Amino acid sequence: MNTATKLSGFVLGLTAVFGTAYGVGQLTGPVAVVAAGHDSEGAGHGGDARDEGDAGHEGVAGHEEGAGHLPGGLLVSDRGYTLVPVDAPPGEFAFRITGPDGRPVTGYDVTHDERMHLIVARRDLSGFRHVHPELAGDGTWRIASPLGSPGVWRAFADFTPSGGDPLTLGVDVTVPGALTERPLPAPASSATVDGYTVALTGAPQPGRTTTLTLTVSRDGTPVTDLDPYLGAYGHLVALRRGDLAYLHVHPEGSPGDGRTAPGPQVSFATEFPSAGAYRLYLDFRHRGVVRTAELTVHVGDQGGTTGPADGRPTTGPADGHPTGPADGHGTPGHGHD
Ligand SMILES: [Cu+2]
Repeated sequence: MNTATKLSGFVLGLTAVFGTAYGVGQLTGPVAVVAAGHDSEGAGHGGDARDEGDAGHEGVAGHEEGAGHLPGGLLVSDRGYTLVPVDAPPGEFAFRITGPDGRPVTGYDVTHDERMHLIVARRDLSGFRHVHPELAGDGTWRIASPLGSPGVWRAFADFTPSGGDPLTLGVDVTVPGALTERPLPAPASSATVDGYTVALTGAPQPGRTTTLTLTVSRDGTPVTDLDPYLGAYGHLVALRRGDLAYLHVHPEGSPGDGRTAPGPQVSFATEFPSAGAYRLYLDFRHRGVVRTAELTVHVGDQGGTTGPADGRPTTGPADGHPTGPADGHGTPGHGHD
């Protein structure tokens, strides 16, 4: 796919989970990081990016995720389906999904325009990529490796087996080399990528469905002609810091439904399973180019991500948590322009 064809130069190996090396790859050429949001945020926040105060938020979570309804992506095998990376030629990443009968699954339903969504992120939440591999007849999914810099990456396979329920499985994959740790950027109410600014409104609370609205502008002008992408005007993935729990986020409205405008606002129904820090990744397409805006939110902060710029009410805390954003998380102007 367009976002995955330019990566190079890494030898891939699986973690000890599988005990052997897979997907040895060596390519030449430049590394293209399509999702530039992280880097620009890092520049904007500098060394103070490691967000403080998480310990103070942990107690806010009153909603457990008991076994049986875990968030997606935490398990390599669930409901009889298993994510199995397989040997791949240099520069490729390949895997299969095996089914309850132990054989590779070859039948998938299309969700959000694709049969398989492969999402990867380094375990420090940098380097997000969302790509769509191709299925071979034997049930092997292949794609130019989306993995980037050295470190431990989490690969998520988000799919629906034919006639079954949606499922997201995850597996760790190591890219050998000298690791440069990247602190999680501080919570922000906006992010920039390639001249686009994506502003976030909404104050998510743990265990409760909240509407998050992302507003896309370019050089200060609202973008009102977003292209449909994956059956929506944006595709949002959220990953939880600490375990990279993968959140399914559903867009509200779809292109052509007669009520959903092609920007500047794109809304999502989100439900975060716990308080704490999450990294949000919004894929959107404008004039044929897919870009990813990234920002950090702190779930459980009062108004933590709510920018009052448009004065619209957002989903408020009905249970009156007294914790205010005393540390200034998400206050207007916290973004980086
Ligand atoms: Cu996808």
